[in-house]
Amino acid sequence: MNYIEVVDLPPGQSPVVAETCYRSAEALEAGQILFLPRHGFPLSGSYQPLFSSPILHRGSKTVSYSPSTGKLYGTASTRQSLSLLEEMMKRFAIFAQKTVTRLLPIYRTGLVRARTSFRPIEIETRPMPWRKDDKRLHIDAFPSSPIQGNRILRLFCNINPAGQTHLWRIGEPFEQTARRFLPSIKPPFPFSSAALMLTSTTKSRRTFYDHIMLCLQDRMKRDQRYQEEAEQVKVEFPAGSTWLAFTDQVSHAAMRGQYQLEQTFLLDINRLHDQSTAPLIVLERLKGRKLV
Ligand SMILES: O=C(O)CCC(=O)C(=O)O
Ligand SMILES: [Fe+2]
Repeated sequence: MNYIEVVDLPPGQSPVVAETCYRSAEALEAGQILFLPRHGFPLSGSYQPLFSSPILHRGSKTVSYSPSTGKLYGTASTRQSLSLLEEMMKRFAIFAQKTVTRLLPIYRTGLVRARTSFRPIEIETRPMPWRKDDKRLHIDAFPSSPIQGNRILRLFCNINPAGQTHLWRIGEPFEQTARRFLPSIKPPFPFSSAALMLTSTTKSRRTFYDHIMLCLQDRMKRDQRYQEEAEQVKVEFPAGSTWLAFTDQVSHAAMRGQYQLEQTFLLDINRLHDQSTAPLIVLERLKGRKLV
């Protein structure tokens, strides 16, 4: 299995040739990571205070930003560093959107921008309970935001000012992991999706698909043998680089690194070139029934 597809995105805003766009979508949908070594998020020295002052609220691991409302969450910054932070998040959200629409024009009409995040803590030494620990191989699924079979596309930039790389483990293909854990995943309790909405635990209906994806994430993280024995590789993303993946499909674990920016997009499953590798379609095939 080829884990990484390298794309040498030309600098500036010049259009990307159709062949590269096609190859990029095909690689992502096949479960590969798109690695853009020369396409970094530009940051001038004036942002230096964001790498030395305390940025986070106690207890939060990221600063997040909503591009639709312009609101910031999880930060303890004030005055000058707050406005720098706001400016960086806003600029990064635009950078991420431009990169994706330039490289993946076929997704343009089905793409919804979700949260933007800044992760200023060193991952390796950050203590986390197992369920929240991204150092364990997992796929992404959001407990309070069901996605009902649509896709999670994420763009990451390593902006470490000291040049430190960002280290990931990447695990086996989605179907292999699904086959391993699916037999032990029970259906949700009857009426539980209605109860989750009534209590505002979820923002929309948690489908059987969302239930399976959350259970899968838990099973993967909890299983120490899987963590050690599943087929996997280590990949280092240099400072100044960008990478993208469908993180609902790619088994990943962030092992080391500090100062990263990330943009989440949700993508309508109908915009894919090839739906057969999407987690929804793989799981429906394995279960022999509709899941949304
Ligand atoms: O910090 C990273 O590189 C990725 C963390 C992660 O797996 C996630 O946010 O879902
Ligand atoms: Fe993740």
